[in-house]
Amino acid sequence: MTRPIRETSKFLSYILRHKPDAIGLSLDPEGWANIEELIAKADIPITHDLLYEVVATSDKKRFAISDDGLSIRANQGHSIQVNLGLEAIEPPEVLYHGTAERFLESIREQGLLPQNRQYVHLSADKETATKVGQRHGKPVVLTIPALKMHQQGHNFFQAQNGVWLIQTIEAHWLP
Ligand code: HQG
Repeated sequence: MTRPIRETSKFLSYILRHKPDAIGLSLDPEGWANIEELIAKADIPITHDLLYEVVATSDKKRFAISDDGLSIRANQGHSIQVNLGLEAIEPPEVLYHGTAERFLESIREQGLLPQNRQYVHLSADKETATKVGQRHGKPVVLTIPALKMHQQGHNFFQAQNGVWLIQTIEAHWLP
């Protein structure tokens, strides 16, 4: 990944997930930003080509372009309240949450909380969860009995990029 792509990706994540007001941008209730406006207000140099390249090359498919091509939003990871329009669906038998060893005591006490984000993030495979956990320290992967939770009325969502989302996971569901 070249430097401008990585920097632009980080900038877009920050603006579209956490702080659109940092550049005076407004998102609509579904989290979409007008691409022209975003480019005009961005405080780093972004061209249309660069923006499309970031979207196309994002390893985690972090961003989506609207069908009319005019808007962009983050697929998941928001701390601001946005309505992604996701419907609860049946998850696989198990999903994985990657975290760091240093959080375990608190997690066992309080359950998994979304912390600064809108949802707790889960992965369908252990490898991804390990990488997610590594961002915070020595990784630990928790196996979540997703299908059983779903059968007991807990709502699971899947973002457009495949990441699984849930509001919270009470401690008694954890291994
Ligand atoms: C932990 C990245 C103490 C939780 C990734 C996690 C993901 C608790 C941390 C996406 C806790 C929050 C999200 C409790 C949860 N006590 N710690 N009760 N409950 N935690 O970054 O899941 O590359 O907000 O285990 O790949 O690490 O940015 O969430 O360790 O998909 O696209 O609190 O962000 O994607 O950390 O990562 P985060 P996450 P991008």
